[in-house]
Amino acid sequence: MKSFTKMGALAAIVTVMLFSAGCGGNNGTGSSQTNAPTNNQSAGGNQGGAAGNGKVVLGFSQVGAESGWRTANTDSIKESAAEAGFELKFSDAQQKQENQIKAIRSFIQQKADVIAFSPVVESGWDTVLQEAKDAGIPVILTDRAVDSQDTSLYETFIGSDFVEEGRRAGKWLVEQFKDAAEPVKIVELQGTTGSAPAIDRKNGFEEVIKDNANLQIVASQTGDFTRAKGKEVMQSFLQAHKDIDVLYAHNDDMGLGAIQAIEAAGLVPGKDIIIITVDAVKDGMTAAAEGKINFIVECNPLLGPQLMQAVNDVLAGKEIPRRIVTEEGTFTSEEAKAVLADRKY
Ligand code: GZL
Ligand code: ZN
Repeated sequence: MKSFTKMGALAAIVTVMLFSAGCGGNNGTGSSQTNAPTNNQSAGGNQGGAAGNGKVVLGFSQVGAESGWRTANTDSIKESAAEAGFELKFSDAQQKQENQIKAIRSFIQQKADVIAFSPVVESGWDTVLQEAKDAGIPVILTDRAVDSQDTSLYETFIGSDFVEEGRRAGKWLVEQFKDAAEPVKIVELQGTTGSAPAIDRKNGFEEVIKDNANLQIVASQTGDFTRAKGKEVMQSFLQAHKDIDVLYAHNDDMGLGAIQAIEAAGLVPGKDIIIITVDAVKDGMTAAAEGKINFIVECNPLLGPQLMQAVNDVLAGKEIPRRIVTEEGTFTSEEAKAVLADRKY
């Protein structure tokens, strides 16, 4: 891969710098290097040149702090980077793409060894990813994907299969209403417009429910993955429709906001309106255990360990899989009640 050759050259330069700083040792050929850099593969890529203190420098651009899932994801990244002994440069983009692009450019300026990020939306990344590639800095995607055609712009994508998460939500609903003799009215709270989870969770859900003509989505709107917006949009759904049977929310936080609106309207969540959400964070699982959410599709935020492993592998010049899918399950109310006590997040 082109980026590895550049990495090799970079490693050689770093090696020369270290030796010329009298760091002793040798480049694996028995002699300390004082002349022009050689392509020193034995150094296993650029091990922390940017930090100057031998620490690997990882630049991470995070979407924001919009949900319980995101907080758990951030904690996992920070804890794992500390455990790996990396110097983590962490940036919170407040869900704005231009802030993520700025952060990635600053990581390039600071000569980070690796850049990782969770793209808030799928599109608009090719230019800045090309800049990272030109700088010889490998990029790793976590959580959400980009729609770049040039897949050499990143080493791997570590995250859930959001289409499958949508299918799991749909399959449970089809099963619940397989004997329905009349229309089942569904409202949908979509995640952030243009984000991979919002696009894929919608597609997966619709792919499954389309086989049952009674299952009808009568309203669908973004709640931007937040509780506040989820509550606000659910209020408008309740005003427009007196016959809602099901809510499908693309994350727990919007579902929890919607529950507030449902209760304020004098309806019983989980009974008058069946609720399906995605994430399975602590607050969502608590509402499920109380019977307010009927089915939760898990989306595992604990991506830190897999990310740090991928960073080490990339810097060691190892080939890594282009796609690393996180393991995750589903929970009915009963199942949520049974596991709630030992949930990590
Ligand atoms: C999914 C992640 C989504 C969560 C939301 O991997 O990108 O963003 O489902 C979060 O809770 O805001
Ligand atoms: Zn209606």
